[in-house]
Amino acid sequence: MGSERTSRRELLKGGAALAGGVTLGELASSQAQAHDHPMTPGSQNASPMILGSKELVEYGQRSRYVTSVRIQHPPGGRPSPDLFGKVFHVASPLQDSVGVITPSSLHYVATTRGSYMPDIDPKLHTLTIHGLVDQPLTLTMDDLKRFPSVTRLHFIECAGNRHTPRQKTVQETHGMTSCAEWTGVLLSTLLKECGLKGSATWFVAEGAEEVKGASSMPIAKAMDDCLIAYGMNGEALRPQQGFPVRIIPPGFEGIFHTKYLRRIKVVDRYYMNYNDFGHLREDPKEAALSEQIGPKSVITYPSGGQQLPGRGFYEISGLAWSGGGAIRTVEVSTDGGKKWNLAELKTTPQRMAHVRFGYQWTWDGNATEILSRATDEIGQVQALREQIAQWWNVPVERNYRVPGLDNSVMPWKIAKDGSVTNGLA
Ligand SMILES: Nc1nc2c(c(=O)[nH]1)N[C@H]1C(S)=C(S)[C@@H](COP(=O)(O)O)O[C@H]1N2
Ligand SMILES: [Mo]
Repeated sequence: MGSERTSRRELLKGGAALAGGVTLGELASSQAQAHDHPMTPGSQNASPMILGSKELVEYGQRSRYVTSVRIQHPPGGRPSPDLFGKVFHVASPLQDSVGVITPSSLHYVATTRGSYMPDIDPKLHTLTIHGLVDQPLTLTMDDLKRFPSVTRLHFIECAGNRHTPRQKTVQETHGMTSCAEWTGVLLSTLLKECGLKGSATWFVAEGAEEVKGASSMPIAKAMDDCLIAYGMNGEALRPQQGFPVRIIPPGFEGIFHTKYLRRIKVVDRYYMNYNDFGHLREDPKEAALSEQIGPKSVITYPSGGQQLPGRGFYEISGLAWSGGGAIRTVEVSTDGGKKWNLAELKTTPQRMAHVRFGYQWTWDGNATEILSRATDEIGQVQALREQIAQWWNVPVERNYRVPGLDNSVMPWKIAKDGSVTNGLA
């Protein structure tokens, strides 16, 4: 045990040397403390045994010391009458996230206002594909699972994921996005089975609730990469994520990811639906053009509400994603945007999936501002709020609302005492 600990210490020292030969400060001293109190059986720090409760044996639970949870979004938002309970929007705790996969229990949730969460028996559920097809299909869940499957990592992001000066944590500013591994059948596979008529240019995906959660999408998207998903992170979809089946149109605004999918109608024009009037644009010309999420990134550590224990070495960590494809690069600035440095991508960037980035930084203890900016594989660069204001010819006031989807660069302020706060405030 002793030698293991020493080597880990040396490893940390090595990392700090790479980052400019500085001492680790707080990090090193906490390691030394750990060394003084080894976790040997019988010592004060030895943990009591966890008994095999039904919950731990049958369907695993996390440690009771891990307490990160989802929260209502926005805090104090309007209550909903649905089965799930009180809120339409629930944000994921990005400040505690590691890697790129959001655990299903912590995936953000968005429910259309006035909607409810249906409790669907998968044996009774069917998916119908009809409209401008040669042969309409009605599939049971068992039928669907007989088609060749694909498994892909994709993020979803709600259009309501926008950062304002009043929000305090990254969960509040950016928690309405998550990334999961989805398993299902490509919509193109099913449409080939039906045979598309020449006039087919759009399709409408409809959910099972009263408000039908319907959206129109181009048939080109259907034939490209839309996934009819029944699996999530290695198991069945969760009810809040659309059990037993939903559509994943990768990179499109969250509202297009219809849950409880029961019908796909192939049509020859953009169909205006409840979603267009409730959430999207009411002008069909604009609505038909506002689907794709722009390149976006956010630093999750250090982020609002967190506290740096002191000057020294840190790895700045965050997430980046784009509806335009895979992320190509992420840059981090630690001086309020004067100098931008290339960050390290911690996972292989995949199309329309979160990628984790890291940047090794030695904080000198002075007040500063840290920011991140993403560039995707088609060359789109995440814009600063100032740039977006210029395009729209609006003044950059503190409360300025970025028009459309807000993928602007997010600043975090770090004070001399190490406290981290919203840089827009
Ligand atoms: N049937 C149905 N599909 C739906 C919704 C809904 O309320 N009903 N909400 C949409 C919205 S606004 C978003 S952002 C995403 C959120 O997916 P999630 O709740 O799995 O995170 O689902 C979309 N699909
Ligand atoms: Mo949404």
